[in-house]
Amino acid sequence: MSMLETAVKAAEKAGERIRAHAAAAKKVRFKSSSHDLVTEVDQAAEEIIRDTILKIHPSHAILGEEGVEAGVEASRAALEEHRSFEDLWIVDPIDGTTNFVHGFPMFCVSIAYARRQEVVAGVIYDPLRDERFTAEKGKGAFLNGEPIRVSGEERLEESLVATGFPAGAGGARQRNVEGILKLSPRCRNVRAGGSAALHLAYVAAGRLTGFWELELNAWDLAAGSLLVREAGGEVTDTAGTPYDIGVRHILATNGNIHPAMLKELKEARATGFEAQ
Ligand code: 2AM
Ligand code: CA
Ligand code: CA
Ligand code: CA
Repeated sequence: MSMLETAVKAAEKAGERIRAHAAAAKKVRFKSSSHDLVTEVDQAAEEIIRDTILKIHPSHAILGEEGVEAGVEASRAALEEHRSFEDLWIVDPIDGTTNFVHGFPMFCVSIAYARRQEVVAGVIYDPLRDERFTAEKGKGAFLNGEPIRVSGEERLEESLVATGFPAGAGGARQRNVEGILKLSPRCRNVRAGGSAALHLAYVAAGRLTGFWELELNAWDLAAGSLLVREAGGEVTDTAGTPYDIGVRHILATNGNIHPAMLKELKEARATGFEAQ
């Protein structure tokens, strides 16, 4: 079984559990704040994913969101601790937990496999729509088995871009408003659906032209970054440095609008956008 097949198997199993609980009332706990939620379904889904992967690859390491304490420092430390593993799985059992809790139908499972810190296989699975976005390094990106490509827009004026407002205590939510103030007059429009991973999958599938967001973690970005690249797009941090599993401020686009987005974000930075 390939790494991608393992990832898909784990994502679909977790997705089944998530779908089964989607309509029910959820028991919610606060992590770092009332903006930062977790449910029993997040934890159960992560356990399903861990069990599935470790049954097939008992010696591999897993970096999963719900196995890490809340907060930026703990997330950074956990990533550094895991960098030395040759075979590392980076797992977000539910990306879009706030949406899941409120019944807003935009959340997914994200699973990436990294070999020596390089993401080489990834799946993003949307259990409500039964959409399975997959990619392997050098082999392209797919939606339910059909090849996908980023969109062809050339200019910001014709681009639909997305962003998000992380819950982190560092004020990233407020800081990103500067980015929106800068970009929204230049783009066709801006969306904020609340699932970074699904937004990346949508860039890969050509449903969005680009996506940026601050203060994200490895598990939000690993699978989606590979999807976008394999679909012909570009992924860097918001200052233009190429993607690495430690990137927290992300910019992913169809490639065409990447320079223009970087220019706008650079100007936003002058106003305090993107500290940390
Ligand atoms: P989650 O649902 O897995 O927590 C929405 O803007 C994005 O931010 C989602 O991908 C969400 O992932 C993520 N997110 C939520 N809380 C966060 C936090 N405290 N710090 C960083 N990212 C967070
Ligand atoms: Ca979370
Ligand atoms: Ca997430
Ligand atoms: Ca999550």
